[in-house]
Amino acid sequence: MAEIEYTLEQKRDLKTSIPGPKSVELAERRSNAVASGVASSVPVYADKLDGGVILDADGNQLIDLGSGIAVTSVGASAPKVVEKVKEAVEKFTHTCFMVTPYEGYVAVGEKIAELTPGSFDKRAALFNSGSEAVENAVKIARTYTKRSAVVVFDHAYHGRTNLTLAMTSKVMPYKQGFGPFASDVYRVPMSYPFRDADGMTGQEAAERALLLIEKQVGAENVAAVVIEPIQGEGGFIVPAEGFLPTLTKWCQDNGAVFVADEVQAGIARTGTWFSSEWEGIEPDLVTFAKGIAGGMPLSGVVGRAEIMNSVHGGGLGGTYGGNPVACAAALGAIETIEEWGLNERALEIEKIIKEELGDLAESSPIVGELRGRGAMMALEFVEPGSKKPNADAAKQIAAKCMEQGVVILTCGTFGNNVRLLPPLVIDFDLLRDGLRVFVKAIEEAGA
Ligand code: PLZ
Repeated sequence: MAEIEYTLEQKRDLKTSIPGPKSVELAERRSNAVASGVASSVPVYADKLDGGVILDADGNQLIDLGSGIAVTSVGASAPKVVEKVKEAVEKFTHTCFMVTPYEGYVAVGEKIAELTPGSFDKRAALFNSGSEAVENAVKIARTYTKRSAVVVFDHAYHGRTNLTLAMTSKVMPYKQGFGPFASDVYRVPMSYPFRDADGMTGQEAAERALLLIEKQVGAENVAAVVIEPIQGEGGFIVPAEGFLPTLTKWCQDNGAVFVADEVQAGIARTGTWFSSEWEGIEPDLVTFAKGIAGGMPLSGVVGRAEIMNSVHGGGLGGTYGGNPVACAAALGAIETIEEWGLNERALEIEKIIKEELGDLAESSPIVGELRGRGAMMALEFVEPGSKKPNADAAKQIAAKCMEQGVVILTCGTFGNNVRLLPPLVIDFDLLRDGLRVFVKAIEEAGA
């Protein structure tokens, strides 16, 4: 495994209580400047990030087990990304690709076509956020199929714009009060092995969803089936084996576009370039964002050329889509993933997580399940002796970790999961230190 270069010492080091005085002062300023609808789960203010360390405004070094929600997989100041961003920004910050095109956009398009599953002819279009990528995937699928219905799943998260809010499942905090939402979006059951009937296979779970699609939507009306191959915000739900292939086959047979939303699980997060690879599926379209550009805002849709090219010239775009600095960052991030073997590191991280968390799912009365793939693992917390979601435990444990300098995020429709999303470049000893703090917090909460 490649030696990773760090600029901050990879260790946890608390100099003040959390939050420290400077962070408290910034929080006060913030309350008078920033709208309260924008919330932060961590109470400290960042000063510098490197590898698996967050250096805060008070000089505390915290362990990052969240990567800014699965974004900084290569780190938040990866040398290759910094170098390429500097180079790009000195040449030009913007032209608007719809006005004056440039090589970086084309190069990202070439590279992403290579990295996504399927050896068919592909085309890509670049945008700024994950939500925007998902919206555009729907626009493209509708144009291609000349149909309008969009099928999504329970626990799905696809974004915060109006159409993607219609596709996102959870009301609080995402949708509350923001409707009415875009129409012609239909939700069907996900395969959720921990909560489905014991022994339900992926194929059975898919058939349950497909029957509802056929009866409640009509196969001939479906433009797109959009799914996260491993659900992120919804609770790191890995569908039962066979679920995804059954859905892709149905799409093929019924002329619908299969869209894999790989915004969270893609780009080496699960130990493969895209999480679709775990089941050998070849989505018609893939949406990507987050990990693609080392923290710079860049997203996109890539997929079958005949689908992507079905949109009339000028039908896709946006002022900033595929910004040149963000494209340079993406090329740097992709090179970093290749050179530092970050797919292999994601698998090593999974091994370490399993080692450190051990048999908690059996031994702790509040742990229901450990699940996920690669550096995308979560624990689902339950009330002792049942599968009733225990959101309080998840919240309390995350807060305990925070006090000890470990930044850890919760997730899930029921808010009862704690997810582990470390940067793939995290130092392994540092990761173990963070996980031990986590385990201790769980033991205390479960005692
Ligand atoms: N699709 C699968 O995970 C973003 C959002 C957190 P944007 N997930 C984190 C929050 O509270 O806003 C996400 C995702 C999947 C789409 C998106 C949307 O990506 O870049 O946040 O728009």
